[in-house]
Amino acid sequence: SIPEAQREAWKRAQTTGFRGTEGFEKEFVRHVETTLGRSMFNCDENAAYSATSLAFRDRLILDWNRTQQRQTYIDSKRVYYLSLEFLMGRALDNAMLNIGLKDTAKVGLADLGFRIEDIIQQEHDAALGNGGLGRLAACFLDSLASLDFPAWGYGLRYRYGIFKQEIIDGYQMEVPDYWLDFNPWEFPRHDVTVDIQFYGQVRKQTDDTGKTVSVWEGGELVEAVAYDVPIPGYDTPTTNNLRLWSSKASGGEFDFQKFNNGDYESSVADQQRAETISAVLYPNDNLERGKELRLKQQYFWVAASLYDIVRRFKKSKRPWSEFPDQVAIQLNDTHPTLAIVELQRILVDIEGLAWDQAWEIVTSTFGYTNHTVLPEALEKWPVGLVQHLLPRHLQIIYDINLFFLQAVEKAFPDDRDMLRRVSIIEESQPKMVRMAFLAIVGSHKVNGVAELHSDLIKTTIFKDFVEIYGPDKFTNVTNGITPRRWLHQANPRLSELISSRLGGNGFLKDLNGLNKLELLADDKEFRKEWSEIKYANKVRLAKHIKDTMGVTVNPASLFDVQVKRIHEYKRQQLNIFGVIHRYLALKAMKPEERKKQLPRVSIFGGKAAPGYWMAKQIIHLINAVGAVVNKDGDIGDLLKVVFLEDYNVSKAEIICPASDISEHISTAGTEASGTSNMKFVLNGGLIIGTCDGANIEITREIGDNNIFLFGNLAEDVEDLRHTHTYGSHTIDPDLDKVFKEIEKGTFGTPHDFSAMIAAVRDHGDYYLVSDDFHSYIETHKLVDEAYRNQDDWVSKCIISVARMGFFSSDRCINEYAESIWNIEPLAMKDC
Ligand code: Z16
Repeated sequence: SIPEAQREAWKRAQTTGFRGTEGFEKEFVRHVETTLGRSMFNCDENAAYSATSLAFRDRLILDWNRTQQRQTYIDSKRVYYLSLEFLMGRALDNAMLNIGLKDTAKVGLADLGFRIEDIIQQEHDAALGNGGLGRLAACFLDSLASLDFPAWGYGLRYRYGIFKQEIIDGYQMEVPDYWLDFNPWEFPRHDVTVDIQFYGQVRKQTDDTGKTVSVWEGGELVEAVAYDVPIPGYDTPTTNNLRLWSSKASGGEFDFQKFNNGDYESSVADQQRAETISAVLYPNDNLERGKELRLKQQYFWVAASLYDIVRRFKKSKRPWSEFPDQVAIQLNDTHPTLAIVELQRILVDIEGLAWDQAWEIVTSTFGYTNHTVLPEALEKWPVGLVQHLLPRHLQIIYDINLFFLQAVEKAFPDDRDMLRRVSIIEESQPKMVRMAFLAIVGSHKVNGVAELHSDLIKTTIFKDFVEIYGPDKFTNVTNGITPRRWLHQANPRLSELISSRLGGNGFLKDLNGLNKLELLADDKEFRKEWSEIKYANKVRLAKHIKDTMGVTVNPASLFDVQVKRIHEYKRQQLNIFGVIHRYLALKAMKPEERKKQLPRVSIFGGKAAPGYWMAKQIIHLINAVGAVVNKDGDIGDLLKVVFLEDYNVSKAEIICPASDISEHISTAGTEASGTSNMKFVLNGGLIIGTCDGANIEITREIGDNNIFLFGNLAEDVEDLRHTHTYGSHTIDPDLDKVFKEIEKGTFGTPHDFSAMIAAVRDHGDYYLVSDDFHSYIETHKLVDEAYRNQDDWVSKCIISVARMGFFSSDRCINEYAESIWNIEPLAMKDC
């Protein structure tokens, strides 16, 4: 750092970032003219977006610097959130709102000839995630910063985020999402690099003290380069860091030896092979496919992050025993589980600690969050693959397992089968490393993401571990969402109405403050303003539907929305079968009866994993039904069916505020939590749902007369499945009519949809579509009835919003901080 004598000069020269409209305009024009090399004669909206973002980035990085300096100086405990996915969405609007300068920018942009809404639209979503798990990580970062916690996120800087979805002739097509062309929100740190080793061999050697040590040598190196993304808190100078690692060939551009020997092609090939590691996000949600490159990604990211964390800890010169007092690491699912093994390796092989002392440090440091009970989503890696890629890590995994099983055997001496069941190594052909078990053994706390889910993991997939460790190691932290993005940013008018009645914006940082709204649930004037806002949001969505899909929908209809990843367990097929049932019912009515029906728009959106054939069939059926229904003259506005292309975070910000009812209809016991259910209710929409995930707690909070629940319960699922397979299996008669209509060819070639029907009729109906169909249809009738009484409906919406405080991700983060991380906020002194 700079010597004392010269620091005065630094202080005199310090930048402060802009203040006020004039200040913003100056910075904006400076960036247009110098950074971008343009002028007022060729500054289009895209350039204006760039200049606005750069002006805000300059502000953020100053707060970022101060936050980091203060955290380093105080050196209190930090939390590190390791996640392979961060589904951040757009950054500009969020930055303007969190810093509190959106109005300044709005006026400034207007002065300079731009509308702020158009400028915000220019930004490409940062889509480094699949769905709920990645978006949860993004909400957590917002809460951590807003609550002043010293916290870092660590992830991968994918060159391609989740693919863009195009719907062509009713089918999903995938287009690569190259998003890094211009990204003003990241700071490349070419000086922060780590060499990551792969392959090679392990050699045992004896050191001077006669101790045997393992040396991992040979193999290949890939360089990790850090890219930092500032994370601004809301209404606080705290600006945390999200560090994303990018891969490149170790030792610079390419191998100069090879290059000079005329082997240009192969030197470029090496370079490309290294860059492949961080090239693309795996597009599966709730599915693990065991590809070698995925394991490489995991180790690359985990090893770079741990190196960074350990390097930071070592600066303080504390003894190793204090590591868990300074560092908490949260594992977002099992994807970063190798961090447990890597830290043990660093402590034992490199720092020379004894195994037991190292293991005590490791297990005190880590916490593990489980996000699913679906067997196909639980990670397992072939032992041979781990051996090949990470030979020393496999040895350590075997040692961890050995000591663990020895302890289990001691505690349960007569239970041989227990050892087989809980072993980290599955004795299958080929042998597999069970990552969830490794994560449990290497952590001090394991949590699920909603109450039902946390109970289920304790009684099903992790039952034995509850016996071994006792129940206290397992806990629940129900998911939450950030009210800044999901209310204030997505629904500015509702946020403003609420703050006008609550006397300020305080609820955005203390969401329980919403409960005062309940007093206004019967206030006529308030209800009117509330409805007007909902209507305006529906008009905005209707325009989006017209512009993108070419379908005209009437905003006075009931908007019924299901947007989320397409998955059989989430049951979009149940929804579309229900839509067909409604269509048939309308067709069968006499015109005068038909006229009395409530107009509806069924809105779907979501991506199917590219290799998930059945999910793609579901998308096709939705579009096929839309194509028939939307042009049926008998039906008109009474029913429209829309599949919105390329559902993502920025589209969710338009969709959630515009919904009347949204669907969260997973087979009971399959959706760990769900978080869009929270977004819809917080935006004044009601929901129809099964007794699954967080729906149950939402019901408890908002009251069971404000939610439409239906379907079988989780506790009955197993028996029903058993009966389907071994007993008699009859299909619901109304559902059978729907199937027959599809088979008649009403929605195009029946063969295209035969697998979807067969899954229910012939293959055991694993997701209970038929079992829940009747209850689903009946519940939709209740929805129609309830919607006819608009006063009551709006009251329900207001009461629900008033009772949603619990689902703030701030509450969630405070629970993690207290019960898992043992960490305190570190507010910035106003300096
Ligand atoms: C994911 O998004 C989730 C779980 C999982 O194992 C993998 C992925 Cl990519 C989701 C859950 O399905 C959802 O219920 C939950 O709300 C979300 O994770 C956040 O916990």
